[in-house]
Amino acid sequence: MADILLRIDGEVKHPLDLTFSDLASMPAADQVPDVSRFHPQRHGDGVTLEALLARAEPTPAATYLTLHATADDFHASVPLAEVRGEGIVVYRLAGGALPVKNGGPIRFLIRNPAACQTDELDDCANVKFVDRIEFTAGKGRDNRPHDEAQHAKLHGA
Ligand SMILES: Nc1nc2c(c(=O)[nH]1)N[C@H]1C(S)=C(S)[C@@H](COP(=O)(O)O)O[C@H]1N2
Ligand SMILES: [Mo]
Repeated sequence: MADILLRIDGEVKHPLDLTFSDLASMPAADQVPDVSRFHPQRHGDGVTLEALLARAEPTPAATYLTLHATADDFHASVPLAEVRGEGIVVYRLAGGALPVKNGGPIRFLIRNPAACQTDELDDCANVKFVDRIEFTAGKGRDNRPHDEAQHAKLHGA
């Protein structure tokens, strides 16, 4: 069986386990080709968060989207109402898997993020290596940097 790259669970009617081909076979209307069009330093193709939401069907209790990267234990939790029209799940580069150096195999992107630490929907919430998107009732796990020292440490690592 193909590798499951992304699990969508928590406050949803239909938890999803998604492979590369699940994402690649989503309809053209759900695809977001070439994210460098709006994030010049970032690359790859994605699908809209909205399309994944339509499949998973969050319950009325879901108010936050919590993005988990097990690989480096990084987590961000953002308000669902604000992120739902802004989120893109990037999964492909040049027809193949999104490389780790690009935040792959799955990278979350916000179309118009605020500068780091200025808003819940900030650049820091563009989580790389995402393996789980959890819908939560209230804010979930979040270990984004709180100050410049933490932020610099993260970027220097
Ligand atoms: N998994 C993971 N995702 C992460 C981070 C991290 O340390 N680990 N850093 C975040 C922060 S603080 C920022 S500002 C952006 C930087 O993204 P870039 O490397 O594409 O510029 O990624 C975010 N995503
Ligand atoms: Mo950041």
